[in-house]
Amino acid sequence: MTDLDTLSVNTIRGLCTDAVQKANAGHPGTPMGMAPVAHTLWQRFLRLDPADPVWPHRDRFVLCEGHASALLWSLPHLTGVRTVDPRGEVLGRPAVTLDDLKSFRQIGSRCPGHPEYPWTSGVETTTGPLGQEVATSVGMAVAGRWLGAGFSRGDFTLFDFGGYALAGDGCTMEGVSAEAASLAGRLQLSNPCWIYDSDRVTIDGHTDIAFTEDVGASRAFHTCRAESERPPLVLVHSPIGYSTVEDPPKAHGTPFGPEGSHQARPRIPPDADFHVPDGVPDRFARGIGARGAGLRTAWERTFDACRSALPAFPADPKGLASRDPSGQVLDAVAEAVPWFLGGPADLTPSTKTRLTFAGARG
Ligand SMILES: Cc1ncc(C[n+]2csc(CCOP(=O)(O)OP(=O)(O)O)c2C)c(N)n1
Repeated sequence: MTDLDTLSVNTIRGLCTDAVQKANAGHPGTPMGMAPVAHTLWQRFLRLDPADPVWPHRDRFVLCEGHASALLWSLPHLTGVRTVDPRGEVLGRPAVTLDDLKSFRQIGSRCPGHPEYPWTSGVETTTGPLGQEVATSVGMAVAGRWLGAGFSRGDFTLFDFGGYALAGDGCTMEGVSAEAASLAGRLQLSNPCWIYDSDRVTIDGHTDIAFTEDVGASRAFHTCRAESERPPLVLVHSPIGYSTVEDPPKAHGTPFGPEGSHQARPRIPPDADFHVPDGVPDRFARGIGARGAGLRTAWERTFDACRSALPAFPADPKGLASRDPSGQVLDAVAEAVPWFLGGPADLTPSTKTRLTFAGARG
């Protein structure tokens, strides 16, 4: 991890603790402890293009422990995730501005206490009840597998996206998480990668743990990506509150106070709240920004190639009764769209709605 990476991790910590401190409410402990892991995941692994956060083939990042939302708000801000309007159009403006972060947990804020979909782009699901989002992330993985099975053809792999679910002790204690994990195992899903943030309540002093966590997290995420038939679990023993507070359990849901906040964000000047040091946004742009854009444009090329391989229907010089091309089109569409149904009550031969491609079920 370079100095700039460490500074980026501490910038995440700073934005989180400052947001909680300004709101005088919120949960600073987990964002402090998990900042290095979240940084490694977003910068190096998460398949996401901040310039197009609704690109269908993106990895889904699910913050199951939604109370730690300050962590989620800082990441779209620093990585420059764009706003998406209700129709799914990507707009030029950022999804989370510094002013949005400053209004954390206030009425009408883009940064509510719990992430809300689709209120702020960059959020994949609304999170509140612990455990529920572990199940949601398994559902997303099922959807990814199903899309892949339905739409990937021969040389064209259109969907094999994954997901990362950041879940804490509370999520893991809920029965629904065990049921969802059991289903994921039964279906041999290779994602979501479940990152289990297991609190370690010891005081380590103010050492810079970013480096070791980065190496460990990178290794773990490489292992996850190589897995093909089992849902991976990454166990992170994170010191809640980044070991900055004298009473670690209090770090779960109590602002650190002005002094504690300064300690929680080493290398960020004490008198500079909500400070984003020079070079940090650019570091993210060269990391997840460039990586995500490259992956998305490569996928769009595959998508276009796939589209151009679809059957073409040149006009018949003699003309055709419209039910004939209709039948051909229904057949072509049904072959590509697994849930497509056709057919009238008792006039199938006359309306040409019987699906006849190999594999059609009538
Ligand atoms: C089903 C459910 N029960 C209770 C809560 C209230 N609640 C929010 S956070 C939390 C504790 C979570 O502890 P942990 O997972 O260790 O999170 P951390 O302290 O590491 O942030 C509780 C009980 C909730 N959100 N959902």
